[in-house]
Amino acid sequence: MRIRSLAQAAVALATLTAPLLVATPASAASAAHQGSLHLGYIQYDSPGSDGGSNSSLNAEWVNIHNNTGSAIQLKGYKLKDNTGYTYTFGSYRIGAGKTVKVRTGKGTNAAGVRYWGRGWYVWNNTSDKARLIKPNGTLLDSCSWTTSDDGYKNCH
Ligand SMILES: [Ca+2]
Repeated sequence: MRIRSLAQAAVALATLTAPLLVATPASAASAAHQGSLHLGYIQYDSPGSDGGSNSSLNAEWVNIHNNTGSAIQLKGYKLKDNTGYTYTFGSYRIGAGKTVKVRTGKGTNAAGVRYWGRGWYVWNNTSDKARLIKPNGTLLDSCSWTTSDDGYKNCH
């Protein structure tokens, strides 16, 4: 573009800086989760066709990240979808800076992974909303997706 006026120069500058400005909300969103227990990546659409095998169910999962400086006992914390299906944590201590993955199907709980134990998928592929709820019922975090997302969602 040939710059012929000051106004045009201003427009050109705005165009160049626009991508930087667009990046701001994303950083603000992650900053909001500093020092909190929150939803992380969610693989709501199990890869491949939804045939219902246990391995396919377990390829559907939600990560919860402890971004605080202390370990947190998750006993009584809940994960809930739009339909009302609810997973309630048993005793599990999530360390500072650690992630725990809640898989939909059946399996043996281990460090970093919990199994919901369901016989069918819980997270809708088209649109749904995950909620992380404290034992006293307080909504701690929520994250939703639509068909414009691509099978997984980074909830930060
Ligand atoms: Ca799904």
